[in-house]
Parts: sequence; structure tokens; C-alpha cells
Amino acid sequence: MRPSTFIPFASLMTAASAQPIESQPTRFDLVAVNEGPVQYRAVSQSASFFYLGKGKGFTDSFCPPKVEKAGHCPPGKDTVLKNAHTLDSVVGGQVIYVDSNYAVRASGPDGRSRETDGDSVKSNNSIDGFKYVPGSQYGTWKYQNDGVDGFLACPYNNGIYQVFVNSPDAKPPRGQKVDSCVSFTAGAFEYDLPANASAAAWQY
Ligand SMILES: *[C@@H]1O[C@H](CO)[C@@H](O)[C@H](O)[C@H]1NC(C)=O
Ligand SMILES: CC(=O)N[C@H]1CO[C@H](CO)[C@@H](O)[C@@H]1O
Repeated sequence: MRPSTFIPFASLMTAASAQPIESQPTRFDLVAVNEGPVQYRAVSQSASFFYLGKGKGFTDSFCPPKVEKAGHCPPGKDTVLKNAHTLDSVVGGQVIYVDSNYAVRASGPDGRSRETDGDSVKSNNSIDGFKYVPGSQYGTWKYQNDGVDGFLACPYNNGIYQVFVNSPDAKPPRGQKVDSCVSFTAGAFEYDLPANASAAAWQY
């Protein structure tokens, strides 16, 4: 996990409240918007899992050395989605899914997890149920599937929370009980890329 720059939430709000958001932006990032322990934290991907770290986040991304040498790496500092179930990366095809512990995960570009457990997106995992819902000031990233509605932030360590879907059967890290988790609302905010970039990261 790499901490990166903190962007004050107020600046996101100012940008977002300029006009009603009626349709899904080309790309967006996610911030917990409800009151509670994770308020204003960015949803950040690291090693296929999603976290609510402190400040702007812990996004873990990769850019090949060759591309870096040529000065063509995208920023790679923020976790950005190009639709409700796909990360915004140059390599593409990194889908967001729910694993058998009800943790929110992202696959590698070939549709497989980068983890050594070989968990593939197809085995008892679901990519259905994620959606972007427009709102008057910002959109919302939602999950609804199989009676499960919404997201949970479960304590991970050092004040960091891990993202799960809101199931009573979610298995938070280190054997913690699901009632140590809090539900949260994921606000979706349009994300602007630098002019010379085509995606927010090469690969997550
Ligand atoms: C865009 O320009 C910046 C500054 O020159 C550079 O660091 C970055 O790698 C460039 N990104 C791309 C995708 O070319
Ligand atoms: C996320 C998910 O769909 N988990 C399911 C995995 O399989 C077990 C056993 O069939 C189900 O109980 C889970 O709901």
C-alpha cells in the first residue's frame, strides 16, 4: 500500500455541486459520503482488495519500466472506475467482483485475481449487482444482488477499513465479527485525467 496525496473533500464537493449529475461520467472515483468513521475517505484498491484508508488513499498500481522510462505512465495514484464494475486502466478488463467472503475485489487484466490463491472471477464470485446511480450533486456507486444491498467498511488495521458488500455472512479480516463493520455510502465523483493520459492507471 502506498499513501498518496490528500485532496480535500471540500474541493471535490465544490466541483461536484456545480451542476446536477444526470448521467454516468466517463470515469469516476469513490468517496464515502455518509457520516461515520470512514466519512470522506477514498475507496482504494490494493493487491485486488478495496480499502478505505486515511486521506486520499492507498492505491496500488503498476506501470511497466519500459513505459515509465519513455515517460508515458498514467498517474496511477487514485482508484478510478470507468463503469460500475470495471477499473479504469490502460490494459483494460480489470473487473470488480465479490468473492466468497463477500469482499469486494478486482481481477487482473486477464480476468484472474493477482493473488496466488488462484481465485478466478467465475468460481463462486459475482460481478453482477454493481451500478452507478446519478444524483443531484454526485452519483452513487451501489451494490444490490441476491438480497444483499450496499457496502460495509470492516476494520482492517491501523484505522484502515476493508470494503465488503453488506451481507450478514461477510467474513472480515482476522476473524473479526461482521458487527464490527459499518455500512457506508459510496459517492461517485467525476475524475479528470491529465491531458496526456488515456486512463487513470496502467494496471492496478
Ligand atoms: C504526462 O506528462 C507527465 C509530465 O511530463 C509525465 O510525467 C507523464 O508520464 C505523462 N503521461 C503520459 C501518459 O504520457
Ligand atoms: C458471494 C457469493 O456468491 N458467495 C456464495 C459462495 O458459495 C456459497 C456456498 O454455495 C454461498 O453460500 C455464498 O453465498
